[in-house]
Amino acid sequence: MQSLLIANRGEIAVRVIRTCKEMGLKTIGIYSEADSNSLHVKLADMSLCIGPAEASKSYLDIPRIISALEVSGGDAVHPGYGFLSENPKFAEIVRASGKVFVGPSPETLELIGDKIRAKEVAQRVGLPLVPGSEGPVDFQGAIEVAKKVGYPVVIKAAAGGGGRGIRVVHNEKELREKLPLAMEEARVAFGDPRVYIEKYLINPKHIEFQVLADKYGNVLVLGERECSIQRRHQKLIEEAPSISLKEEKREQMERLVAEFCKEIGYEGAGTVEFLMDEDENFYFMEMNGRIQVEHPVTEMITGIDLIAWQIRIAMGERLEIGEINRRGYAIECRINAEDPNTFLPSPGKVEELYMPGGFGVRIDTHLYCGYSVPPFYDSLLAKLICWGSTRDEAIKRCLRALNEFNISGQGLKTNVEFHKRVLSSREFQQGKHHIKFVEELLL
Ligand code: MV4
Repeated sequence: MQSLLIANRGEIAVRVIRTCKEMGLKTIGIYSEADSNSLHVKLADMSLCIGPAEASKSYLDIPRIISALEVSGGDAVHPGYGFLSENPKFAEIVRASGKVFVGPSPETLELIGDKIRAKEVAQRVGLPLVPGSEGPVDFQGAIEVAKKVGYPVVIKAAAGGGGRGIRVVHNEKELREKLPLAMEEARVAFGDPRVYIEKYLINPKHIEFQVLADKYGNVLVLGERECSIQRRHQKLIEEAPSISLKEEKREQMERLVAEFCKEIGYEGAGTVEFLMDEDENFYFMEMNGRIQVEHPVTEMITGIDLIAWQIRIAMGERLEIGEINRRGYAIECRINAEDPNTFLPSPGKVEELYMPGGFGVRIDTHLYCGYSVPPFYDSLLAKLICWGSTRDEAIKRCLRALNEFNISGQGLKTNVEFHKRVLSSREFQQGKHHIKFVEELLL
C-alpha cells in the first residue's frame, strides 16, 4: 500500500493524514465545494473536489468517491467516522474495486448494523443484556415482554443505533400508541420495520471498550472510555479510564469483549458499547465498527496510535503489541460551534484563534485563523484532550487549557464555557455523573 484516500473532512481527515505522513503513505483528500479552504485539503498530498456542499452529493455519494479513488490511483480508503464509515455497501464496493477498505468486512458491518443480531451474538458469548425481548417483537409480543420486565421500557429499531430510532414508554397505553409509530418510523428511516423491547434503565453511565483486531483472530482490548456527558446523543466529554470501574470488573469485561469480537470475526478498530448501573452491572448495547471521535483519550493513556494500527491491520499486518501499559487519566472536551444558550449551530469565520498547549495537552482540530466554518456539517471545531497522572490533575489541566482557549469571529460561538461548568461541578469531579447529567445541569 502506497497511498490512501481519506473519505472524510474536518478534524478526523486531518488526524488520519498526520498518521499517514508518519507512515510514509501518500494522502489523497476529497472535498465538497464548501470545503475548498479546509485544512485537510491543504495538508493532503493531493485533493479532489467531489461535489457540492450537500453531503448526499459529496461525502455520502459512493459513485463520486469511487471515481475519485480511481482517478487518483489510491490503494486504500479510510472512511473516518460518520458519513460512509459503517456502510456495508461502501465497504463492499471499495473491496470489489480491488482497493483496501480500512475497517471491518462488509459482512461484519452488516451484522453489527443489525442490533438484534448483534445482541444474539453478545448473549452467546456471555455478555450481559438488558432484560427484554429475544429478537424482534410484534404488537402482542411487545405487550407481553413489557408486562414481564416492567415499565418503563424502551422501543428500539433493529436498524437504529447511536440513539437513532429509540423511544421510551411508561405504561401499556403508551406502548399500544407508540409501537405502530415506532415501526413505521423505522421502516421509513431504515427500510426495516423490526423493533425490539428492553427495560429502560434509569440514569446509567455510558461505558465503551476500545478494541483492535487483526485478520488472524488476535484481539486486543485497550480498556474503556466513559462517555456519559452528552446531550441528545451527542457526546460532549469523554474520559479514560472510568473511575467507576474496579480493575477486576474491567478485566472480566475485556475478556468478554474479546470473545465477542472473535465470534464475529471483527477486523480493525472498533468499540463495544455498554450501559452500566450503580452496582457496576454492565448491559451490552451495540458495537460500532469505526474509529470514534473520542479515540484520543485511549491513545493518551496507552501511547498507541489507533489510526496507525487501523491502517496496519488493513494492510494485513499482525497485531504485535506486547503488554500495553496504561498510564494516568485522559479527558476530552468537544469544542463545538454552537450557541451556549440554545445549543444551535453557530458557524462563522475564525478571526482570532489562540489554542492552549503545554504539558499533557493535545488538540485535534482543522481550525486555522481565517477559516470559515461551513454550516453544512457537524459543529465539531476542536477536541481538547488533557492527560494527568491522576483524574484530578487531568480535570485541572483541562480547566487551565479551556481558560487559555480563544476562538472568536463574526457569528462564531462555542461551548467552551459549558465545559468549564461541567468540569467544575461536584458531580463530575466525584464521578457521580450519568447520561442524564447535562439535562439536569441545564434545568
Ligand atoms: C438505553 C437506555 C436505557 N435503557 N437502553 C441510546 C443510544 C443507544 N446506543 C442506547 N441508548 C440508550 N439505551 C435501555 N435499555 C438509555 C439510552 C440512552 C443513552 C445511552 C448512552 C448515552 C446517552 C444516552 C442518552 C439517552 C438514552
